[in-house]
Amino acid sequence: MEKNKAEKQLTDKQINRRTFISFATFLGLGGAAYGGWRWLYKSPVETTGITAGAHAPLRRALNKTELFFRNFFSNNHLVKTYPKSMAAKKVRFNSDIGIEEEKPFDLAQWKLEVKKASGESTYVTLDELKALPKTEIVYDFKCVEGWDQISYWGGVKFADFITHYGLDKETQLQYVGMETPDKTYYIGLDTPSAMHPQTLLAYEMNEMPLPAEHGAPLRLIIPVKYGIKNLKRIGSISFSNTRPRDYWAELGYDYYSGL
Ligand SMILES: Nc1nc2c(c(=O)[nH]1)N[C@H]1C(S)=C(S)[C@@H](COP(=O)(O)O)O[C@H]1N2
Ligand SMILES: [Mo]
Repeated sequence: MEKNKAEKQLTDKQINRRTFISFATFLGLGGAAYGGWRWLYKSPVETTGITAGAHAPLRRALNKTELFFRNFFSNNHLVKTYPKSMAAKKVRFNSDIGIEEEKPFDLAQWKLEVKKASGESTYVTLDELKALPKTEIVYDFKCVEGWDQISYWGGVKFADFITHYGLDKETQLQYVGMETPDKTYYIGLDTPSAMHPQTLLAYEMNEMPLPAEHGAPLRLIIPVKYGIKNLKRIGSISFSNTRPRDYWAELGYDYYSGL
């Protein structure tokens, strides 16, 4: 009897001890979770950029993912292409910021302004661009609003344009910026995406000169990005290590808008 009592006491003690350990662990974990949450909650909130509104530690995670995808997609991935026969005959027209016209745009007066790293500008005519090797692509153009369409474009590969005009120093910089002649629509690109082998300065659609509503005389076709980055009617191109202003990023869309 004495022995049994002693044993029972021991078991009770063990149980109490185990309960205490479990309870302490529970409190400890709960505290850590709460502490972590407080830490995140009190961390500074981003006020600018694509992660505006995110707490700094989350922003760091977002930036890491973004960097991973940028490097992965820009360098290794070729967008799927299609036979010409699959290209839409009636190409969808979406949006016309910077190309809506009160008086018809004077195509003859148009020149592409290339802002060099030196601060000087070079001006390139359409005939000069047409004299460079032509590249064509038929691919599925995607708009962030949810539609897509297989379309057929022709023009100068951006990377060929860079080589021809000796802009290698410029493409050491991180970003490429493009704006319409009236500067009301503008985009920023990470340079690797601009230099992607499928990125074109396009002057043709379905083997015809680019129609006004699709960006005559010259538009960007950048298949690794959503439609918003495919600027119609390019007026100027610039290069920088700071992000160029970007029309849709300013309204909260992803700056990279990659596919
Ligand atoms: N200048 C200019 N370029 C632009 C736009 C615009 O409003 N203005 N809209 C963009 C968007 S959101 C898309 S989906 C495509 C549409 O191109 P499309 O009209 O040739 O189909 O152009 C892009 N380039
Ligand atoms: Mo779009």
